[in-house]
Amino acid sequence: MYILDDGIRLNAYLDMPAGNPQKCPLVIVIHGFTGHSEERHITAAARTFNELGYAALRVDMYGHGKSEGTFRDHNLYKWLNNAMTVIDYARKLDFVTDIYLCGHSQGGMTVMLAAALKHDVIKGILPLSPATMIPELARRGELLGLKFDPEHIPDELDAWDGRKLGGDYARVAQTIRVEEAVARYHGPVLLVHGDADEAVPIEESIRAAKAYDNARLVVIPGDTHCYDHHLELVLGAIREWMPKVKQ
Ligand code: FER
Repeated sequence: MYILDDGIRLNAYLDMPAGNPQKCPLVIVIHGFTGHSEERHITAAARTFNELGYAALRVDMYGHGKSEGTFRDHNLYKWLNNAMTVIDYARKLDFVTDIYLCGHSQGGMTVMLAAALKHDVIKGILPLSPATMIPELARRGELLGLKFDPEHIPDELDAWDGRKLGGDYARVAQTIRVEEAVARYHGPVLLVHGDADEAVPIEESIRAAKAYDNARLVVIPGDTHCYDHHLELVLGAIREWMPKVKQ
């Protein structure tokens, strides 16, 4: 199925909990940079939400997975607008009671920003290994392990896998203030992060957990950015936390 955002088709999967309840809460699940909705950790999170009685709406963001738009032209404003559109789509679904946001890495930061904008309609958020250092790296000219002049951003950057990323990605990222977004969301937050994450330092989640009003951080010992060793501990953290959110 597709969700239309300003003429761009976003590929999405709606996974319903067993028994097809007439009403249930829904979790929007967003992948990371270069990722998509069929990655192992994304489908596993969605399945866990289903097992707990929540619907899951996995969405490929602009320029990723089977959505329209090119990887080169994606940026955080586009993803943030995608997220707001998906939230409004979810609000119009008859069966949906409450809406939660879960995102991995760049998708984790996206849900933090979207929760700030839609704080009154988002019941809780689950940023997994959120890539909240991207704006500061962009301001320093150090994205993607490259060095560039942050005042004269090149038209194109080389992403990890040889793909090209437009310089506007970095121009947009430089303007994002994560701490302002954190201050605008007062609902419950579950952060999960591996302490051997090679892409996003765990300090990002430690800082966010302290800055949010109402956050819990679960550290996964020895685990990587995509939970190669202990995905079951990530799912266990979700299983433990979700039912505790006040109805
Ligand atoms: C970077 C480090 C991490 C970066 C992006 C990420 C664009 C995002 C990772 C992810 O979403 O998995 O320097 O630059």
